[in-house]
Amino acid sequence: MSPQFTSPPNSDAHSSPSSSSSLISSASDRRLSALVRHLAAEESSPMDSLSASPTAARADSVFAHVVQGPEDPILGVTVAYNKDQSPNKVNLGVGAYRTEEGKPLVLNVVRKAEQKLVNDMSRVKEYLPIVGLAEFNKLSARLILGADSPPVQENRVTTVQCLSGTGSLRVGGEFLARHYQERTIYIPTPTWGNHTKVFTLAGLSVKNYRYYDPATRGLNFQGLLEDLGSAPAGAVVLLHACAHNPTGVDPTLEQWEQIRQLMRSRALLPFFDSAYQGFASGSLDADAQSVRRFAADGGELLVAQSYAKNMGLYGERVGALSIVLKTSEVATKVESQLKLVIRPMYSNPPIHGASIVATILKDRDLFNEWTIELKAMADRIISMRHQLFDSLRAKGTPGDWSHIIKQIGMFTFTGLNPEQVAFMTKEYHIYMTSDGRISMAGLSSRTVPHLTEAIHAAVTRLA
Ligand code: PGU
Repeated sequence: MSPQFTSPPNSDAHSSPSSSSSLISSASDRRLSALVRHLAAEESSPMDSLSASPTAARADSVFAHVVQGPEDPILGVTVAYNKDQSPNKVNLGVGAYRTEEGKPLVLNVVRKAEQKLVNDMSRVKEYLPIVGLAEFNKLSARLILGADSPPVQENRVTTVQCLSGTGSLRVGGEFLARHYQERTIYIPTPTWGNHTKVFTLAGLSVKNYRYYDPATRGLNFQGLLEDLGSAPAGAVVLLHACAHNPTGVDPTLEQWEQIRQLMRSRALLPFFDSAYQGFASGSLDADAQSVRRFAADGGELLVAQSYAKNMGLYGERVGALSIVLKTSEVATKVESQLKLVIRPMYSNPPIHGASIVATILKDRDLFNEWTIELKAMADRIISMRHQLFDSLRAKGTPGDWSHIIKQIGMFTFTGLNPEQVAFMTKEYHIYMTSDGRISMAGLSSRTVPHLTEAIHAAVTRLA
């Protein structure tokens, strides 16, 4: 286990309750800018800095020294895809659902909820409170923790509406950096690329724990237990609630139970990232089992929820951070501090997306309709797994591709290497992240044969 980022320059930027944003000293400010510069220049080539040297700058802009930043490893794939003129191009990069026709999907139930909102003339566009829409928060906590879960029943959960999953992770990270004694967070190897940046800039020190075993294309459970077993007591541990991104490999329920026991025995604090509830199995309840087990044992935890995927509300940026605490008194105080994190960051969250979600969650019929549409999305993804697997087998493509049907959620971690990925993009106009991850949701019966051809050629020519 090798730490990726140890003690980032700004790790003490929010070291104590008194160091609120307005009080950040100029010294920590400078450390923060150094870190931002480091992240901005990451992955940029030596050529970038040469062309940006002061002597090369012709314009007299005060920003002439600014170096070209790299594209985001995930969102940059869509940028490249949009530039490609080929009629055969396929975007399997970003985790965004597409229909069989390859089109983005607005759920019917979302259209209905929006219509209801538009028709309700009593609705206004006032600011929401800092913590967001109260009914959205209450319903979101119930959705992930379960309506009958002890913390919900005992009123010892605090929930704040945030800017989708990413914003929820960031607010949680900032809160921990200010108010939690152990400012190290362990994230799995590999993980969603943004985790490291979100938590580092929040002021936490990021380390890794073993998760994926490339040899078996499955979970490295022994490595995971060893790494969490040797993490310092009290450290925060980021866990993907379900449908692990990018690997599609989740622990079994028995393994979750072992993880829970180990973490509780060592006082490790769970921070769940739940970006795919309902997408892994098609069931909202089944996909929340990992979180609910931890919530039921009386211990504390954080969970970041996103409605981007399961309600198709990508651009509405609607999500929630819930913190489960031991008592309702602590929950009240924690909420007061979350407000102090949020207020200087974006003041209060947007109203529209949260209103859509609340409208659906509180109405039995709309809720049922949502679960049916959600299951249909999950089922289409699972059917794509089978189609791709069958197609590779029929073609006789060398290799064991059974992981395609064993993995779960939006992505397949194919095992293709960066060279093979580059080849597939250049020769077949198939866009995917360089780690070999493909978004199964971007695939359709029409594009499976083309992807099969591309994988076959990549594997046979570039072994
Ligand atoms: N956490 C995980 C594990 C994710 O996969 C994603 C999205 C998020 C959080 C953030 O989701 P938002 O609710 O939209 O903030 N990952 C997708 C989407 C593109 C991206 O990287 O933001 C992906 O393709 O990995």
